Amino acid sequence: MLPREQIGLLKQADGRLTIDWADGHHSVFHYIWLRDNCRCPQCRHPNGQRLLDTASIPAGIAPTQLGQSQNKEVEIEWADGHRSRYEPAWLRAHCYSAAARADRRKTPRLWGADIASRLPQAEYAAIASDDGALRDWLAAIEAYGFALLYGVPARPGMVIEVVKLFGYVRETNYGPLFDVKSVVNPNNLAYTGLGLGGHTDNPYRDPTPTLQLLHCLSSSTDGGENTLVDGFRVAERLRTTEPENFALLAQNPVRFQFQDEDTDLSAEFPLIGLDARGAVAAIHYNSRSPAPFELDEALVEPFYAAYRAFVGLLASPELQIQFKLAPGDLFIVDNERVLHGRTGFSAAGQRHLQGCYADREGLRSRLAEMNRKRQTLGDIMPNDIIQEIFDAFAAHGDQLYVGEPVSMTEHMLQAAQAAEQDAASPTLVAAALLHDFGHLIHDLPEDSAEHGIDTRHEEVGAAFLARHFVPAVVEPTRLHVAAKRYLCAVDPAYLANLSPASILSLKLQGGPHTAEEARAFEALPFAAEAARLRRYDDAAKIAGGQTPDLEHYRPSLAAGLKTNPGSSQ
Ligand code: NM2
Ligand code: OGA
Ligand code: ZN
Ligand code: ZN
Repeated sequence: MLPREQIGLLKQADGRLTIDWADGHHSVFHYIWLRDNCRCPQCRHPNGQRLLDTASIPAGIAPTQLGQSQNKEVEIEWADGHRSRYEPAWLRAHCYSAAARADRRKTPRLWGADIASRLPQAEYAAIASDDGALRDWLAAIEAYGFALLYGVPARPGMVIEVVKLFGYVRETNYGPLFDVKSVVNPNNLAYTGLGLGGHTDNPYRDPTPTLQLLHCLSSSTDGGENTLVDGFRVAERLRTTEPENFALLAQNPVRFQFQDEDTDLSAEFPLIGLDARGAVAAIHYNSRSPAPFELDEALVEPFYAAYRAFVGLLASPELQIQFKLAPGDLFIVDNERVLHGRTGFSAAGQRHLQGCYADREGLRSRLAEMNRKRQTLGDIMPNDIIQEIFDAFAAHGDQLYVGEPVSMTEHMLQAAQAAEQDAASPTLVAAALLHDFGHLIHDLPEDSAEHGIDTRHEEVGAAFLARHFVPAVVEPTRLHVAAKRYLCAVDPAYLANLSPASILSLKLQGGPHTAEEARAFEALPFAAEAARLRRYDDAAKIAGGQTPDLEHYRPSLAAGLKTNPGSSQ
């Protein structure tokens, strides 16, 4: 664990918990926030979605007990008996101090002509075959609002193949893709040889497509060079140099429209859109499509002046980049940030681009998911974690399973074997193998139960396993003790067959479930798997029982890793 994720001091006061971290950072967590963010199986489904409704938490909620567990988790017991646990690293990652929030906010990297010598770019072959290259390309689009892509086969339809690498095509009245070339009777000036000033596409469409791609199939004409300008940079410059004009454009929406024989689109946007914090969030501008302005009388002339100032800045050479696409080249823009244009081209020769629209949210999701995977992998590689588990078995598994005639390792191997013989899924086999893993990693003596200590080994184990394994492995493990209390309540034969050591620990664990507790247990995700696991657990106490070795279970463990693309939950 990194030092920044280590808790120095926990303090309770005024309806909140204060944490002084080892690195000097301070966090404040309100009790209501902590209760709201409980991640136990009653409060969160294993799929991560909330089961607890924030609005149902009473005002003034407070812990009856608060402390740190053996494995350093913050543990809270609430007035109603509900228990919550928080990993320090999770708390640190979700600290909501002003400084921490500011740190997490993504700010766009504004650019101008100076970027020309290092344009964000990639090769199609690379991003199509290598996740790392794709990730970097998508990250560049996020940061700069555009990127180039070279080596895209100059075949019709490839622009859609590029979108499929990260998201979804947004089909419009122009089709899933459109051919940008000079035609007779164009319904749009894009389909002529005219130059086009910097613009965003489709401001007359709400929601506006947030990504646009253009892919060059042929370009043997003079002219037809593309220009790009960072609309966010232009808007920020206007904010600094002409704040009144900035405010006029941000506060007065313009209607845009597009009509042809079978289309009639119109939508209203300010040229400069701001988010709730006042940051520039969207540019909508296309000289071809504003409808007649409808402004307050007093604003007409000032608004035209502001408009002129903004469009003038858009064309500033020091803010623009320009390049000529060759066949096989493609560019992608964030269509609410980076404006694109082209110079006019002659009728001699051919110029043919194919374009299509897509949306940012698909790209962002793909990028975030790739970053998440990279983080987990960087954290610990799948093979390393399985090795780490086998090492823990080797280091601590020889201890006797107290009160039973088997070692911890024998016990867990026998449980896994029982699961296999019961045709359990690989994740349940993994859960069986790992169900007492908490005993191998916490530092309490193994005979704690005899000394009246409930080590809550199921929670210790689950907390560790949850970092690496899917809920289908973690949850039955977490619930295997509760499952014993449950089975004792619903199956008298089960209770009668418990071993003496198991009966001793049952008392510490709270005794058999009441009818109400049993119903609550049955409603928990993976309760049925936990009950099955419990029976394997109870059978796994055979002195000298023959089982396969740990290595035999490697595939089951691998099947339950979060980083395994095939693992379902
Ligand atoms: N095309 C290329 O938004 C616009 O009207 C720009 C769009 C016709 C799909 C052109
Ligand atoms: C467009 C467009 C630019 C070009 O189709 O939306 O702006 O280079 N085309 O033809
Ligand atoms: Zn909870
Ligand atoms: Zn365009």
